[in-house]
Amino acid sequence: RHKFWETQPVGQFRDAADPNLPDGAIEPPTPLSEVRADPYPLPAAFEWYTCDLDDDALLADLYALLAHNYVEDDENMFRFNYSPAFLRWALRPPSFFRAWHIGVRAKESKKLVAFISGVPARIRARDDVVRMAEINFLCVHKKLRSKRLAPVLIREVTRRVHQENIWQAAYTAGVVLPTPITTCRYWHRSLNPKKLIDVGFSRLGPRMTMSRTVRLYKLPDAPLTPGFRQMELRDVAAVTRLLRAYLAKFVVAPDFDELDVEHWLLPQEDVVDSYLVESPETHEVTDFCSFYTLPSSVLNNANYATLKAAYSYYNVATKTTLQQLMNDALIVAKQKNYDVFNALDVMENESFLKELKFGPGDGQLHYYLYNYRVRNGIKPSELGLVLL
Ligand code: MYA
Ligand code: JJ1
Repeated sequence: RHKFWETQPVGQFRDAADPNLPDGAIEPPTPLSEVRADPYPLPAAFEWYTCDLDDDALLADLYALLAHNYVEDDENMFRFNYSPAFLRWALRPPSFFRAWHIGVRAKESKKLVAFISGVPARIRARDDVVRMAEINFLCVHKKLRSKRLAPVLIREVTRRVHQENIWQAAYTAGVVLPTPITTCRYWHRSLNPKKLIDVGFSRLGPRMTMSRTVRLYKLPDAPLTPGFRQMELRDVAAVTRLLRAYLAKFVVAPDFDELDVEHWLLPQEDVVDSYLVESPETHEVTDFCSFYTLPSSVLNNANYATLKAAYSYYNVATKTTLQQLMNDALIVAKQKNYDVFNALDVMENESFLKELKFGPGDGQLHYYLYNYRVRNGIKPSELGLVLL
């Protein structure tokens, strides 16, 4: 069934029911001297190309490859349109490895035709903090599909991760592979319902008119919680404390330090937005919420080319309720002209999705670990990890 995945150290479907297999690494590390020294062979017309994201021309090529060939919904109406600034942010966290930004080019034209990336992360599974690679942006040009290039890209990134003495990875996909640790659903909150309906992202509900729908999704003009403001550099320590305490509740979650928080959560326009509640009396930071910006191209629509979407990222509520905090996140996203606010049913998100008028989407997101078994898997609410 899975000619490639059957050969890899991942939970195999046939082991799923075996309660005797322990949690942790599926296979032990090999000595670094035994890690293959040279790149895997590619078909003769292609060459490996380690990408330099400082190079604006390369970044433009990567942006274009993904904008034209990356993930689409099941009816091919929308395609993720990660911005160049977002890609730079996503691929250059603290201690990133340039060798993990892996392109494939046509030898003759030098055109970028495929890509895969990894970034380093510490991820905790139960009480085990593991150095991992987060693998993302696997993409093969539409004209080169179904030629078994993806397994070559995956083997090559695995080799380069092993060279750094890292033996585990985390990744998500819309497709089912052996074997998800959990399967999450996307939920969507309309901010600009008229446009969403015009582009076919959502539909007018039964017995609903456009004006009733617009009224249903109306939001206040400004956040409601006193002390709600944008996160700044001076907040990094307080946000790190809040987030570390919160993420400790989940079975699988990142182990963020202050450097990680500064990179992943300090606001960057049209890339990542973070807000917090600073108590007007004590000036204590008590609550925090964040979202990242990932537009989608609207395919084949005469009136609109892109949908501006916000994706819920990490949120922590200690004084305000999570529902009130996320309502303020919706309000600022609406102020900033986003069309839709998306969230997965991870962490405690179930506690606000229905109340804040999110509806279930038609897409699922499967989470995977490479060379790490989590017995019986976990529930989405036990997952504290959001990948981009
Ligand atoms: S998920 C986003 C993936 N990208 C897209 O969906 C963009 C649009 N699609 C494409 O570009 C292509 O269809 C891709 C496949 C490139 C996806 N993850 O070359 P093929 C298996 C893993 O003939 P193509 C993301 O970025 C498939 O089951 N495997 O197929 C995270 C089959 O294997 P098997 C996948 O369609 C990526 C084989 O590939 C995926 O031309 C995490 C067919 O290859 C997928 N999304 O190309 C990667 N899709 O026969 C794993 C298909 O066994 C990382 N396949 O069923 C693992 C950890 C590595 C590091 C380890 C360190 C220690
Ligand atoms: O965006 C998604 N679905 C939308 C659009 C559906 C268009 C037809 N297929 C959707 N809309 C309904 C919204 C509605 C708003 C009012 C309330 C009720 C709901 O459902 C889906 C997610 O649901 N997105 C995708 O399918 C994109 C791919 C998802 C897999 C991602 C793989 C990630 C790669 C790893 O990095």
